[in-house]
Amino acid sequence: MERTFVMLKPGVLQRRIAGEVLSRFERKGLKITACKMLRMDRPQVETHYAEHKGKDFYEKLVEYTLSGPVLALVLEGEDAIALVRRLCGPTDIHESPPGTIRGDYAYSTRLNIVHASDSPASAEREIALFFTPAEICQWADGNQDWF
Ligand code: 3AN
Repeated sequence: MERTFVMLKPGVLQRRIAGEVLSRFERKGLKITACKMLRMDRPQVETHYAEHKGKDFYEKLVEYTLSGPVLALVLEGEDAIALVRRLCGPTDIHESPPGTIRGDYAYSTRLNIVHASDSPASAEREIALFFTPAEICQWADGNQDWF
């Protein structure tokens, strides 16, 4: 099983769609093994988005991420990193088809609802930025027939 990091950005709570977005991942069969609501501070946001420093959208992206609480998640499943990226849809909302989270809910690329790790190295780095090992809960499925 592979694990990935997902962050529901501030707009998700502001728009009261956290349950709907979370249910996309759950309905697909991904397992939530860590979940917390937090307000990120500027150093944490700058570390998280370090690769974008200097880009024209960077400052507004940081401000937006600081504008309210986020939901941080660890999701597990087979090929979870690629699967979650497919469920989210492309970064550019004009290319996100209906049926994807961004295609259905995002109206701006900068406010594109959700962050999801793009590689195993990013997933490990991002999980460690938000969670201690003790905050990640391993649990067994009771009945595989549910899927
Ligand atoms: P993704 O979140 O799909 O991995 P990244 O890592 O390229 O995409 O971008 C991180 C975040 O920066 C995006 N989620 C989005 O909020 C913002 N972003 C990326 N590209 C643009 C852009 N061209 N204009 C405005 N915001 C952008």
